Amino acid sequence: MMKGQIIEGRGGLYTVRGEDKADYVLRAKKKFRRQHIKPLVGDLVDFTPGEGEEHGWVEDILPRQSECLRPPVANITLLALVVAYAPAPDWLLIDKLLMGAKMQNMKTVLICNKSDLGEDTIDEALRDYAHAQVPVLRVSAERGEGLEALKEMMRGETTCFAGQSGVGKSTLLNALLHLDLETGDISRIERGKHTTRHASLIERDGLRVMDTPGFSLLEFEQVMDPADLADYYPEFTTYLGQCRFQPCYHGNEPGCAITQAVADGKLSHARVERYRLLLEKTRQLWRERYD
Ligand SMILES: Nc1nc2c(ncn2[C@@H]2O[C@H](COP(=O)(O)OP(=O)(O)O)[C@@H](O)[C@H]2O)c(=O)[nH]1
Ligand SMILES: [Mg+2]
Ligand SMILES: [Zn+2]
Repeated sequence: MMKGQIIEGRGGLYTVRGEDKADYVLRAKKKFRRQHIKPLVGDLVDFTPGEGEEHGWVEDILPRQSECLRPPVANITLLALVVAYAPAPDWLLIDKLLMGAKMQNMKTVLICNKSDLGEDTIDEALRDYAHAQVPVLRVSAERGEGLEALKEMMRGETTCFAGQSGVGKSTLLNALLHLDLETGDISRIERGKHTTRHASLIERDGLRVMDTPGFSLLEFEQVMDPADLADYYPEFTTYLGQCRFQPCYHGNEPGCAITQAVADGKLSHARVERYRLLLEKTRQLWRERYD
């Protein structure tokens, strides 16, 4: 039996990179279907290689460190959230992704790309996330600026890039990994450029990246008790327990320490406003959870 990691999967066949750095084509044992477990790209597995032309078998899947449903991938350890000067950032989406990443115990980094076009995005990002324990990086994928700091953060991690379409994810991956992924500049799309159709794990120059097809949003299951939402906001920690009412949802309760901290300029007004939007959404999902 050998150990390896699934780097690609399609049509019931899994490509596994073994510890010996060779690739093996495998099928999953029937027991996984009985257990309703589907091997995912990123899964660490025990396997038996095939003999000759025969495919081998995935025998066991090791416990997953993280698991995403859409796209279905496992064991991402660093979620790199990309925003750009243009298109205008969807910060609510960023907050949702940050929360999802935290639920999955992933590390996060916020990449402000297209810094060659202007500083607005980086200013907003620092204002809203400096206290939220999210590292913020200023990057220009096109000019190759800020990439060293990013590479440094990616060492030892399995990174997935997420963010709206057009922010420069593919351009970033091309610059980091010397790939030839298709980018959004139609005039420059050449025949033969690589379009991602399936999730795959790419390992190059000591960097490991989960490349996922045409997706911009990672989806996590997010039905949760609204009382727990504040736990995903590290910058709230010092104020919890100081609200007049317990429990306090930090919505519009009187005497809320979060509201006070915003008034005192200690918390970002914009981020707390978005927290309240998510609070409403979370309450709604929580009420409907047995429907
Ligand atoms: N000015 C500028 N444009 C960029 C930068 N990075 C990417 N772009 C452009 O933004 C557009 C979308 O990039 P793409 O990588 O396809 O975005 P994706 O949809 O997130 O994969 C393309 O036209 C890129 O050339 C950058 O750092 N500066
Ligand atoms: Mg792309
Ligand atoms: Zn409160």
